[in-house]
Amino acid sequence: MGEVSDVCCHGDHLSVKFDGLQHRFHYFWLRDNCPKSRSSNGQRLHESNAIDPNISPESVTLGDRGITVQWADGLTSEYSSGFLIANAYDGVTRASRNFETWDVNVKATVVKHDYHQVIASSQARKAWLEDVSRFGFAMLSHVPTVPETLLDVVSLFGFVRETNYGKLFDVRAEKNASNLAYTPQALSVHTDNPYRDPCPTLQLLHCLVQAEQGGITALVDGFAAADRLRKEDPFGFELLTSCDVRFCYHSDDSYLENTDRVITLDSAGNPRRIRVNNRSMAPLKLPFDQVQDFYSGMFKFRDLLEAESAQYRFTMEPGDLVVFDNERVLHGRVGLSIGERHLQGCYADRDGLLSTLHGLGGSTQ
Ligand code: NM2
Ligand code: OGA
Ligand code: ZN
Repeated sequence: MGEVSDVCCHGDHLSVKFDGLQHRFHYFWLRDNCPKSRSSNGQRLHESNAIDPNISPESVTLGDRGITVQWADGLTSEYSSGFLIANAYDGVTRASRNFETWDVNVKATVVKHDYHQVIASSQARKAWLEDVSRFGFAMLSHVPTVPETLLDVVSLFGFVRETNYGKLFDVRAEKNASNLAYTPQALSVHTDNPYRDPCPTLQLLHCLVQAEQGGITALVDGFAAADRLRKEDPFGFELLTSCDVRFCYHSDDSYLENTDRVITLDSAGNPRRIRVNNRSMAPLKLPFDQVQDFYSGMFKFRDLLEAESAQYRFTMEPGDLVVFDNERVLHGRVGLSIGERHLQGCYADRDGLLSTLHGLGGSTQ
């Protein structure tokens, strides 16, 4: 890592040289981010607006351990080279995505992690969770086919997100099914629960009984499909990233509605979250002239998501469990399921998983 080699005071900022470049830091920013004014948990211990907006240093010295600033309000702050380099903001380009998207070829890379190893070894647990952070999904095998075991799996990295479906839900064909999920029919790829706010960011599916035939699981990287849509149908992409879509779920015990974009972008223009669920899309309410074009964009997106060349397809066997990012990776079921099939599913939160991964020394993209 570089070291600060020079420092110079200007009107409202300090100019600091490292890695051969001058980086400007506003005095106010420095005073407000004095490492001493934060607790060890990173929480700021003061109200920022209590600081004089025109604060400036009485003296600035460069030493072995970084920069020491004596402020006019009496505080002495120390900024290590590491702190300044990690938090430099002047001329720094907006973060671009630091993970790769995937298509059908991901199958050559996918590792089926072993449940017993993941329990026994923190290295194995880290490798498993790192897959979620990198690919948006991770596979486990040899999870006991005992109902509710997926709750134990969640407790390895975080907490269950309980909903009106309970702590967990059973996915199997039922008579008079109230949801396409509970029939033997195929399911187009989707994200779950877009009618919820906040929407669960992780989902787990655990196979207890495998169908005699069919019921194949499909996963697809929604970010990869969004990138392709941007290239192949810029107008459709524009609509899917800007039009409000309403999602709803109304039952005897729940009245859930939420509005979102199909594709939400971050400030650098990269896809940040995807909401696709044909079953729970409420009637579109868009300006008249946008409706047909929106449908065209949506169907183009759907084609990209459903393409065999985009999807990772596999048959879940008893004891297999997949955890996926419900805002990036869409899931579906290919073909009719013949014979009994039983999965259990539940929701959880991505932030808890990433926090656990960080604690294990893993990289959190
Ligand atoms: N189930 C399986 O998000 C959805 O409505 C998909 C979810 C009913 C919990 C189905
Ligand atoms: C669901 C679902 C997939 C499957 O229940 O939400 O998508 O393979 N199930 O049954
Ligand atoms: Zn689903």
